[in-house]
Amino acid sequence: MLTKNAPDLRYSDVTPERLYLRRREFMKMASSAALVATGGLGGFACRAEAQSGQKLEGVRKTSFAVDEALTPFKDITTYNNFYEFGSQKEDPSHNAGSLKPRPWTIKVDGAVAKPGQFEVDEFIKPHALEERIYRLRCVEAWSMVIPWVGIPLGDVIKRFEPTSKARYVEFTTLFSPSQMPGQRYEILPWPYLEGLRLDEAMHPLAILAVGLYGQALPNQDGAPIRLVVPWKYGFKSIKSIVRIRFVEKQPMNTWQVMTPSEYGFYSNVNPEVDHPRWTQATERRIGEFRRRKTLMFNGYADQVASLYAGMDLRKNY
Ligand SMILES: Nc1nc2c(c(=O)[nH]1)N[C@H]1C(S)=C(S)[C@@H](COP(=O)(O)O)O[C@H]1N2
Ligand SMILES: [Mo]
Repeated sequence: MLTKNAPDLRYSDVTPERLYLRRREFMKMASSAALVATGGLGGFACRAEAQSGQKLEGVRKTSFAVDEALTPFKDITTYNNFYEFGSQKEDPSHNAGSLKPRPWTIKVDGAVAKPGQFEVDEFIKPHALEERIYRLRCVEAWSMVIPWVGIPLGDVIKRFEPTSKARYVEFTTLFSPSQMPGQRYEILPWPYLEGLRLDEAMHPLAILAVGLYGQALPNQDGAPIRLVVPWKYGFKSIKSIVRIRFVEKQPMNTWQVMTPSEYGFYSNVNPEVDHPRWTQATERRIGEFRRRKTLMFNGYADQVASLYAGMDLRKNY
């Protein structure tokens, strides 16, 4: 018998009803499309793996590393949230083979002295690749430990010379229904958007990840480049980024647009502020059975709490 607190929340527990209903429509589409496109079972999964194998050279170890067991590669790449490829955890690993992470262009615009369009490898090149072993805490109360490979977001931002009007940074995911089959359905408002305050984005813990476990990011984890903000709920870590825009006003983010009563702008991990429909005090580490206590700012309070000094974290959730 499953007990009330042991299993993960089910999709229907964490999902607004209108989204849940649209998901059933998507599932019907996804299963028939997969059979047509691959002529059988397993085709999508194979293609997604083929693009993820490339080993990344010259990755520097850093002291940014939690001393906890790594979540296995298999779990990190088959238990995903990436609604552009479906809303079940295994959907992205099956469906993300249609994403083409090269060639890939990133646009940098808004309040910066040096805006531009960059081919992704040119965008990454000025920076040394670093390994960052971070906890990832999903708002659905599960967590992982992931050995990312990435570049510090703050170093990237400095290159573009934000002006005094740049108070926030907005990130946008690719919009391409032909590559991202979920975007053919209005399961979320597309494209997926996220935002950070400029000082959050400049914090040394925030990175743009381009790989994990020493190899290029698998498509289902946000290839070719995604944000990782380890002290915030996982949904802030937007995948497959095509645009970085510097703005004066606080931008909206997708989950806030979708369900404003449940998700705010900051979304800092906070065991003391429950989600309206479930507790955030504990979490299930993927691969473990007993629940763990969730830590303030996901365990990064010493490094980031000062960013929020004087703010009421119950209101600014
Ligand atoms: N574009 C986009 N980015 C996204 C999501 C998404 O659905 N679309 N899901 C978010 C959520 S809810 C989480 S928990 C993390 C999961 O990252 P992972 O699958 O690499 O563990 O990605 C985030 N980034
Ligand atoms: Mo999440």
